[in-house]
Order: sequence, then C-alpha cells, then structure tokens
Amino acid sequence: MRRWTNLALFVLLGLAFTTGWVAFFYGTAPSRVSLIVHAASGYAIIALTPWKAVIAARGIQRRRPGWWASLVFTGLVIASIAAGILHSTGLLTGVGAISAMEVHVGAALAAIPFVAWHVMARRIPVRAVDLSRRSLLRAGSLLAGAGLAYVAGEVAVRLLGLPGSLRRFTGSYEVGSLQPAQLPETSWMFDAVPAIDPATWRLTVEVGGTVREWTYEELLAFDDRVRATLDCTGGFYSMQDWSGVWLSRLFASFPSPARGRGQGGGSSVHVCSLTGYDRRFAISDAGRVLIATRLGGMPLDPGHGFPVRLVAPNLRGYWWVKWVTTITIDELPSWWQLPFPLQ
Ligand code: HEM
Ligand code: HEM
Ligand SMILES: Nc1nc2c(c(=O)[nH]1)N[C@H]1C(S)=C(S)[C@@H](COP(=O)(O)O)O[C@H]1N2
Ligand SMILES: [Mo]
Repeated sequence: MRRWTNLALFVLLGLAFTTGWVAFFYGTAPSRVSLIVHAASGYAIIALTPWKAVIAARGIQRRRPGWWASLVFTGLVIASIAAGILHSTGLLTGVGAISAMEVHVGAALAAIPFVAWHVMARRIPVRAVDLSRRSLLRAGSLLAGAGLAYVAGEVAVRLLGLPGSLRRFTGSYEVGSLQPAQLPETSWMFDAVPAIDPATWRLTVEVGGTVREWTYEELLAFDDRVRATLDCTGGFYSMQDWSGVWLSRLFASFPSPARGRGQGGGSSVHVCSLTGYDRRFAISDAGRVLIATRLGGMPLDPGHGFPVRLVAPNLRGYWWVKWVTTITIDELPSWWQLPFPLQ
C-alpha cells in the first residue's frame, strides 16, 4: 500500500499539473473538461493524505538527508491545493493585488524542482505487481471517490450559495463587465507598462518583405466593433465593447500575391508588443482578431495597451497582446511558439 500510495501521488500530481495547463490553453469547452479531471485529481491527492501521512511520519523520523526539503514540498502542495479550493469555492479569491489563482499556480510551479528531487531521492521500485488486480481496484475506487468529491463540491457551492457558483466554465469570476473603468489591469508575468508617444509611434505591418507603417491617427479612423470577454488566467473575466480595426483589413492593403497562403505570403501572423511579449496566430484568425484603439468608445489607458492592443475573442487573456508595434506574416506555422509566454 505504501508504494502504491506514492506511485498514485506521482501520477495524480502529473495529471493535475497537465490538466491545469490544458485548461489555460483553451478558452472554450475543452477547458471545463480538463478542469473536471483537474479537480478530481486534486481531491484524489487529498484522499491519500491518511496513508501518505504514515509514510511521511516514518520518513521524518529516519531523518534522511534532505528530509526538510520534503517538508517545503509538502507546504507548497498544501498551499496550492488550499488556494485552488479557496478560488473555486469563492471563499477567498485574493488578497490585495494577488489572486488565489496566482498563488495556486505559483505554488505548483515552485513545487516542480522539489517534486523532481523528491522522487529521485526517495526512489521507489515500480514492479509488475503495481498493475495487479488489487492495485487497479484501488485506483478505480480512488478515481470514483474523487469524481464524487468534485460533484459534491459543486453541489455544496450551490446549496450554500457561495460565490463559486458564479464561476464561468474556465473557473473565472466576472469583474466590471461593460464598465471600462472597472476592467483590471494585469500582465501575464513580469511585463511593465511602457511609455509610448503616439506622435512618433508606428504600427509596422510586414507581409512577404513589403512593409506598411500605420500612424495612430490613421488607425483611429477605423471603427470596427466587437463585444468580447477577456478571461484572464489570473481568475477573472470581463465583457467589454472594443473598437478598432480587424487585423485582416490591415493585410488587405498589400498587393495580392503577398496576401495568400503559400504565395510568398507566409503561413502565420506574428504579433509583437513593444515589450517583446508576442503571440502567433493562424492567418485564418485575422478576420476575428481586432487591433483595438478604444475600450468603451474611449482611447485605451496605458495599462490596457495604449496606443493599440489585440482583442482575441474566445482566446484566453494572454493572447490579447498589449502595446502592439509589429505584425508580421511569415513562413512559420502558427503552432511554432511556446504554448505560454515566458515573460
Ligand atoms: C503530494 C505529494 C507528496 C508529498 C507532500 C510528500 C511528502 C513526503 C514527506 C514529508 C516525507 C518524509 C520526509 C522525507 O523522508 O524526505 C516523504 C517521504 C517519502 N516519500 Fe513522499 N511526498 C509526496 C509524493 C511522493 C511521491 C510521488 C513519491 C514517489 C514516487 C514519494 C516517495 C516517498 C518515499 C519513498 C519516502 C521515504 C519514506 C521513508 O523513508 O520511510 N513521495 N514524502
Ligand atoms: C499539482 C498541482 C495542482 C493541484 C494538486 C491542483 C489542484 C486543484 C484543486 C483541488 C482545485 C479546486 C478544484 C475545485 O474545487 O473545483 C484546483 C482548481 C484550479 N486549478 Fe489547480 N492544481 C494544481 C496545479 C494547477 C496548475 C499548474 C494550473 C494552471 C496552469 C491550475 C489551474 C486551476 C484552475 C484554473 C482551477 C479553477 C477551477 C475551477 O474553479 O473550476 N492548477 N486545482
Ligand atoms: N505585452 C503584453 N500584453 C499582454 C500581457 C503582458 O504581460 N504583456 N498580459 C496578457 C494577459 S495575461 C492578460 S489577462 C491581458 C490583460 O489585459 P488588461 O490589463 O487590459 O486587463 O493582457 C494580455 N496582454
Ligand atoms: Mo492574464
């Protein structure tokens, strides 16, 4: 049972970590599917606590080298799970500028080196017996119990009328929809708001070696509108009215051979911020992505991406590049990028 418990924890930690990121990747239905598996793996980890506590107590008594690192690791796992549950129930979605979801993901990321060390330093043999009938039955009951715990949690949140019942399918909470002044200002990780002079600023659009520069004034002349929901992985969402110009319209001004796929026109759109933050899109998305100059009819605040930022409906917040300066169609496929930004 001891080896089985450790092995199960190993699988569950990996599952929780992976499904968390998969959920962040999708702004549509797969996100919820992934989060159900995610929550269930989290509850399964909790369910193994009584068995793991016995293992840990014995390990601590033995004072093996680095035992204290296992305690730090334990602290991070508890912090992550606690923050996750505080977020999902809505009991505490943040303290000051830090959201429970940021603590949840931050603690999980911080735990990575510890878990890697823990499984190396406390290596357990994996034997054929781990696939025995009894092991599989145990795994089955654990998964069933975890699934029930998820359902019970969702039901309880609703019966008790906790804020968690107001979550969107991504797990995010609504903030200030259609009230532009209430839209939070946030960044993916470390980006800071740059100072930009609109008089000298240019939007550089490059297609197949041909460059077209747009001034802020020129872009302000467009008034394409979209109502879209910004859903930040930090745990909030906000529906707002944006206006500007559809990305595809900026490509329309190029001579036609430069436009089409595979005719020297490239195969994806690379959108770059002045800060270096960037995202790559399929060319077919260009008609659905807005280069926004206004929020709620007013020019953008510096914090929201002044002079122009991307509005990418149905994609999570990290795709909505702020302070855009260059847009390039190049030959690289749209999947040729890290799934998440590193800055
Ligand atoms: C939720 C995840 C986990 C937590 C919080 C955790 C925590 C701990 C703690 C506090 C100890 C005692 C201190 C020490 O010996 O270093 C320990 C020991 C141990 N852990 Fe873990 N652990 C986790 C997952 C795992 C995994 C995934 C494995 C293996 C694949 C594992 C294998 C072991 C082993 C073999 C021991 C030593 C027991 C002994 O010496 O008697 N643990 N763990
Ligand atoms: C091994 C680490 C992790 C564990 C054990 C874990 C566990 C949990 C648990 C227990 C919940 C509460 C679920 C509920 O009550 O509905 C939760 C929520 C959540 N976690 Fe994690 N998590 C981990 C890492 C991550 C990571 C790395 C991400 C994202 C990259 C993530 C994203 C989320 C999201 C978005 C929610 C909110 C779901 C909702 O409110 O419906 N988690 N997690
Ligand atoms: N250049 C740049 N653009 C960015 C980010 C960033 O860190 N740098 N963060 C993204 C994330 S994670 C979100 S949720 C939105 C937040 O937009 P807001 O501050 O207008 O609410 O901007 C996106 N655009
Ligand atoms: Mo975000």
